[in-house]
Amino acid sequence: MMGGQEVWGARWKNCANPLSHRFMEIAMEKQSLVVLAADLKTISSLVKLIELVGPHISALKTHVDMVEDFDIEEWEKVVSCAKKHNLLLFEDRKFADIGKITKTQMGGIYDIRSWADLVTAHRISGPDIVDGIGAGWSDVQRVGGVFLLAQMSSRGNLLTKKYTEETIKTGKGSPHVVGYIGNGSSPEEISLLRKEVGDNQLIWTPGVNLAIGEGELGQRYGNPYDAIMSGSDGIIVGSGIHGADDPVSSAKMYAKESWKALIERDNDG
Ligand code: 5BU
Repeated sequence: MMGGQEVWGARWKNCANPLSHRFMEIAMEKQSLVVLAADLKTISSLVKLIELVGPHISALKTHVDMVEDFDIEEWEKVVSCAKKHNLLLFEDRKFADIGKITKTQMGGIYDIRSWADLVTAHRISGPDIVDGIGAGWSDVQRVGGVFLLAQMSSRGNLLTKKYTEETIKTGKGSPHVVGYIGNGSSPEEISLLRKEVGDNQLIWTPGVNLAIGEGELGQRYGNPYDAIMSGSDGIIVGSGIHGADDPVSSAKMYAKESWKALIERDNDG
């Protein structure tokens, strides 16, 4: 059994946020760097999917506002099922408002602050958004982590190189920021992002599929193995798993590719 340092290299030593270590540990235990984008519209289908693929994934990414039968008490079924499978709960809310409003949006009917370990945020409104999110968790005596969108996978997005740099500057100075979202469809962009981020924070990448190319409505796909090789630490996979005829064997395949790349890559920068 390989140790954390051996598997994750410099990232294991340097990532200060405890949630990054939890992810790295879970990933080693499951030999999977898969973050499942569980883009389903009902609580029962979510629970069913988690029960199936839970052993082969390390975090569960949700879009809680697409769940048609959302109810905070029923939602507990998703949360407890995720916990049973030792998954980090990651709400891809893409917060973008001013800090004060974002803090309030951590509550509301979805009460994201009470169950999410991780959330995504845009840097567009200014650096204070991350403190707003942190304050949301403080209000319920919880601690969570933020992934800032440094790049996106969709075509024509407006996240320029300069924007990416500013985003990283904000993230580096914040105790709340666990890492960044990078463009999984482009190994070149991931490499650039990794160079700028260094080894102190994680990069997770959507826009990966074993069938690379164009996705629906402007989505772009790159190969999962290449994404990890270029410096991503987590592959965010949606339709590649939940849209497959056999989600379990598909999840296993993504897990295998991601783990193989992690073991093969030079992790010492
Ligand atoms: P897909 O089915 O694997 O294409 O799903 C991708 C998921 O990742 C989906 O939930 C998106 O909201 C999410 N995503 C993305 O695709 N691209 C991005 O740049 C960001 C998030 Br940020």
